[in-house]
Amino acid sequence: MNPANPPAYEANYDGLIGPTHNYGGLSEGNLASANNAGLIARPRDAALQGLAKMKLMADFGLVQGVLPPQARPDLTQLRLMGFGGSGPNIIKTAWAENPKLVRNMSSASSMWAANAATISPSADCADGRLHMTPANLSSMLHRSLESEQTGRALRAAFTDESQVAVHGALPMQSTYSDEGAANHVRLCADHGGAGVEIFVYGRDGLAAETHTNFPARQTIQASQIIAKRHGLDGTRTVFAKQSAQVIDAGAFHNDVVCVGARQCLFYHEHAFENPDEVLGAVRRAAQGLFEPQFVAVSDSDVPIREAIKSYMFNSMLVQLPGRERLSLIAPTETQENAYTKAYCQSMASGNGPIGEVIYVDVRQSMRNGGGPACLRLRIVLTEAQKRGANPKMLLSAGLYDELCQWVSRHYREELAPDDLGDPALMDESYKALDALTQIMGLGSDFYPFQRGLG
Ligand code: SUG
Repeated sequence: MNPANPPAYEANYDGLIGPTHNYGGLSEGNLASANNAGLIARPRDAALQGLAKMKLMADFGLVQGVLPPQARPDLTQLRLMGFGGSGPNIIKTAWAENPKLVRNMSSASSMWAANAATISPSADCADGRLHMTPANLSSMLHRSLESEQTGRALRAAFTDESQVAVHGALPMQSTYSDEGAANHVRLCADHGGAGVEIFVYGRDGLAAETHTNFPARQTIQASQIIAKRHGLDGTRTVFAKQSAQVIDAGAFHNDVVCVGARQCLFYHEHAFENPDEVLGAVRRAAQGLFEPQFVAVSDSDVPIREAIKSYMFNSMLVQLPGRERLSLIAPTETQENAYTKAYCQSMASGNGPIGEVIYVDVRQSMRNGGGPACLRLRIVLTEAQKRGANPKMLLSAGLYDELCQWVSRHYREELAPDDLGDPALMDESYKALDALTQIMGLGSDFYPFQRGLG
């Protein structure tokens, strides 16, 4: 560490997987979501897999936070759409009329915390505060429900406004379409020093035409506004266009084909529209701070189809305490794929910046297109910000045990697509979340249903 930089910690806040986890087939352009639509999900296993990953990271010595699941089904939205009466009545009548609508209102998609917000550490921001913008997620109906509750969760985790600014989401309009940290990479020498923030976008929200068959979920307008409102230094900020080719191959977010940490950018050669321009811009932005290390994976080593199928890039790239080099926390699917397994083996035995690959089982989330990296939101915290973080939202051994027991008590083992029309599922979920607010100290007015809404 450079002694001139204050110590800082890269915390991972994971989305706790909610009781309505299911395979709804809701995300166009996300191949796993489409291919697994209609499968019977296992919500209890899903949540325990997510918790096991959190525990592993905490045991490695990283700061591990927990973001609570959101209240689903979203009765507030269903009421806005004209359904009335009691909660069970709303579910019954909405399901009879439009099951697809109820599926959208019931998704547990807030588990993918990499889409919760874009985070700029205080060392990058003009006012010296940590800045967060919850993503509007306006591209997909089921995800567009998340931003308000996300803001509430982040404000519960970080209450001191003199240290942390939690902005509102961008307007819910296609020009400002924003998917959060999944399209944002920060490189740095030390977490506590200034870094380079790379914003990856898929389309120009003001252009008349789109160039992809699948939706390009991030606009350059959204990325630019976030950089401006966070007070980033323009000379340390890069805007990079994702290639249309990878979007159409199923990389609906940049983090399906790219991940970065410290000085290292690990990416597929087809990730960006103009890779040479992107690398040049990152080098210029890093001047005087650090020498970027680019690890490009060629299509001949790992064809883009295999990279997306195995989710090799949707890994967490972390600096574990006591390790010289970076560690890649990859999904077990990467180990089961011949191309990516061979690539990872040779990478770890080489002498590049990534020194080991650790596999984790998050299969239930993976079947919806959410790997280890999707499940976490990285938040770099200074010493003071870490001290100020809500301790009940940080994973301790005690909280881990309590959450495992809570999941085992409240979650169904199996959830079939048609179970979403069952009003009892709503009751069970709300009861579970009400109990969770006690465990995590969120208060009795955290969820809309606790405030008499919905
Ligand atoms: O937005 N899947 C999520 C997966 C998000 C992954 N996140 C990152 N790459 N950072 C999505 O497409 C599927 C839900 C369903 O089909 O039921 C879903 O929303």
